[in-house]
Amino acid sequence: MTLLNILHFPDPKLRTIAKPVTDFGRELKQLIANMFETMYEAPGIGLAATQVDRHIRLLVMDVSEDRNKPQCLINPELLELDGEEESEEGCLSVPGFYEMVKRAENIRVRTQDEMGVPREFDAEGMEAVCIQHEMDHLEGKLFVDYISSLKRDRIRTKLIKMKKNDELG
Ligand code: GNR
Ligand code: NI
Repeated sequence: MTLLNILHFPDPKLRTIAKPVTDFGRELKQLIANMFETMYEAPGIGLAATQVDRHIRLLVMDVSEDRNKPQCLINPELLELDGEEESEEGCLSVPGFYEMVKRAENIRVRTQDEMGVPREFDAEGMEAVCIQHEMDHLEGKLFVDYISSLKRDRIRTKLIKMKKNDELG
C-alpha cells in the first residue's frame, strides 16, 4: 500500500504536458495500483498521473456510487465531443474550492487498457465530465483556468497561505 503525494495549485509541475505511455510493464502496473489507492483514499472520483508528479498519459477514475468500478485510461484521445453542459467541479489539486465549468456533454473516447489493448467507448454525465477534467491535467490544465483570473488569483493566494500555515504547524 503506497499513497502518493498530490501536487497542489499553483505548483508549476501541474503545468507539465504528459508524454505518451510506451512501456506497459510491471512499473506501470505498480503506478496504476498506487494511483487507485491514492484516489480512493483521498477520496476522489479521478486522478491523473500529472497530479502525482508522473508526467505520462495515464489516469484512473471511478464515478460509480459504490466505488467499485475502477477505470484506467492510457493514452486517451477524444474522438467526438457533443453538446454542452455546466457542472460544479472540484479538484484534489485545488482542495476546498468548487466552481462551475462548461464541458462537452457527450464524448467518444479512444484509449488503451493497462495491457496496451486499444478500445473505444462513449461517455456522458459525470463520467464524461471526469474524463475531460483528467485529460486536461495531462495537458497541464486545471479547472481554475476556466474561471475569471480574479477568482483564480484569490484561490492561488488562499492555497499559498494554507501551505505556509501547514509548514509552520
Ligand atoms: O474528485 C474529484 N471530483 C470531481 C468533481 C467534479 C468534477 C471533476 C472532479 S475530478 C476530482 C478529482 C481530481 O482532481 N481529479 O483530477
Ligand atoms: Ni483534478
